[in-house]
Order: sequence, then structure tokens, then C-alpha cells
Amino acid sequence: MGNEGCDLDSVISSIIIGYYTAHSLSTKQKASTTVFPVINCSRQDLPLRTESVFYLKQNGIDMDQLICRDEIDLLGLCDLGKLKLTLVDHNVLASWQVRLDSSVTWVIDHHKRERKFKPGDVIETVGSCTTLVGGLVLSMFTHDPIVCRLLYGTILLDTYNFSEVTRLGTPKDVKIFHKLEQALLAAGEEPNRNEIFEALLSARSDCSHLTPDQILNKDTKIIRPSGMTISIPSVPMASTQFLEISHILEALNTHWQKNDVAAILVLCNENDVVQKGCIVYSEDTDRASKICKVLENSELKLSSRKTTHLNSAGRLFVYDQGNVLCNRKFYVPLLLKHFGVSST
Ligand SMILES: [Mn+2]
Repeated sequence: MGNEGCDLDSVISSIIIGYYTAHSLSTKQKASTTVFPVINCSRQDLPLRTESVFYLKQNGIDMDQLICRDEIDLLGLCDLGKLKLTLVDHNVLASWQVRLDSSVTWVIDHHKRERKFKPGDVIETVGSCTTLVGGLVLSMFTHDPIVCRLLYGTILLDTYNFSEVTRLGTPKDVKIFHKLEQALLAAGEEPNRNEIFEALLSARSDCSHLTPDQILNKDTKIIRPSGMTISIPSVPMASTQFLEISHILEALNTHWQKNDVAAILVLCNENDVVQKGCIVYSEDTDRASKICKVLENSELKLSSRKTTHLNSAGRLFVYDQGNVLCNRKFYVPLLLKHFGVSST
């Protein structure tokens, strides 16, 4: 199971590790075990994962065959002692899934280690979790172009096509990527990395068929520092473009109420990875100012922008971000560190 952000990395890592695990079982184990990837979002939210929908479809994987988290009673299986859970693309369960932790038997992740070291776990900070997955499974699936293609495209997207600007790719990403490329060439394919990257990028940014509400839920992380909850949606557009979406203020207000959050911190990605702005929205001006102060005093190099948005006085704080390489991986620890991690 991947993380609840459920991006391409999480979806592909869980599918490939599920496939690998199923292939690795002994005949005896096969008789008594079912292995399946869990897509860590609800069936209803699956269409919001636009790049995953696009890439799976392109590679002939039927979305209806996948199991979303609301289609399987993991907690029930856990309570019965019948669950062995592999975590991919995260190493700490979301707070509302933390009861599954006793069932976790294996972890493959590229985020900072936040759990105790266990032999067999693969936790390394590289650009993409699929790089680590590729390192584990490639020898078994060198001749399987679908597996290779799924990993290949995901590494490209996560490293931003190994861009020199973003520097998201590590030497290990490069190494596994080249092995995948060799495997695809050997299979008679001619992978065009720029084409694949551009197609994935535009699929990820494609919000054309989404409602304002869906845009806010497309790629959202909710964090709970002590005493407050903050929702952090990341949107693939500039802040000006975001604020021009019709009924966006209503959608922010609904999101704020529904999730019972102190504030919504919208991260605006232009080109999808270079982050040029953020917006803080709250009906609770006191808390919003506290959050803004933390952001303003950080390395983000924020400059406040006056918004002329109707009825937004005191509720909407719009910023340009000078340090364009800081993304949610910077914001989350910053806020957690400042406000303290909740004990609940
Ligand atoms: Mn990832």
C-alpha cells in the first residue's frame, strides 16, 4: 500500500511490489495467501489521480481491477491477524490508519526514516520510490516491458526528467533508470523519455474536467501539529490562475469547514514542480496569521501579494515564493517543527 497522497509513485510502487511478492511466494504459500496492491484512496477519488489513470490506461491496466482502500477491510484483516502489510512510498502510516501498524512486515520508501530500523526494510532518500522498487525487482522482470515501462515513466516524472534545476534525481535513480532503459531497448522498444515525461506531466496537471472542490482534493495532505489541523493541497497552477477559478472561495470555505481545519495552505506549482507561490486561507484570522508568520520567517523567501479577490479581506493571504525549489516536503516539517507534533 502506498501513501494517502496516492500519486503515481505510490500507485506504481504498490502494484509492482504486489506483483513481485505474488511471484516470490512458494507453492505452499500460494495455496493459502492472496497478494494484492491497495490503492490508498477511495474509489470515488481515483479519477483525481489523473496521471495514474492516464499511465495505467496507457499500459493496459484496468482501473476496475484495482482495489481501493474503501473496497477492502484492512482493519478487520489486521484484527484477525491475517494481514501482512508492505508499505511503499511512506514509512509512517497516516494517523487514521495507524492501527494497521502492527501488521506492517516490510517497508520500501524514499522519505526520511521515521520508524525503527528493521532488517529487510529499504528506506533510502532517492528521487522516486520506484527507483528502490526497480532495484529490488528488476532482475525478476527484466523481460517484462510493462513492469519496466511503469517504473521508467514514474522515475522520469519524480525526477522531473532528471532536470538540472530541480535536482531531484540521485545517482541511484540514474542507475536504475538506465537499467530500465536497457531492458526496454532489449525488448525491442524505443522509449522516448521526453515524450513520456511531457505526457505524464500534462496528465498530472490536467484539471480541466475537475470541479473546484476536486481541485482542492486532488493532491492534499492533512497535517496535525498540536492544537490544530492544516490542510495542504498542492495545485498545478499559478496562484493568480487558481484564484480565477470560478467559485473557488466557496470551495475553500467548504473545504475549511468539512475538514475542520485551522487553515488551508494551497501550494501553487507552475510547471508542476517549480513552486512559485502559496495561499493561506482561513476564517480564523488569529491562527492564519500565526501560520503566515512561520512561513514568512522561513527560507521560503515569501513576498506578500495584495489580492483583489472579492470578500477575501482577512481570510486570504497570497504569496509569491522566491525559493522555488521548496515544495511540500519543506512546508510539512517546517510547520510540524514550529507548532510541535500532536501527541494524539
Ligand atoms: Mn514518492
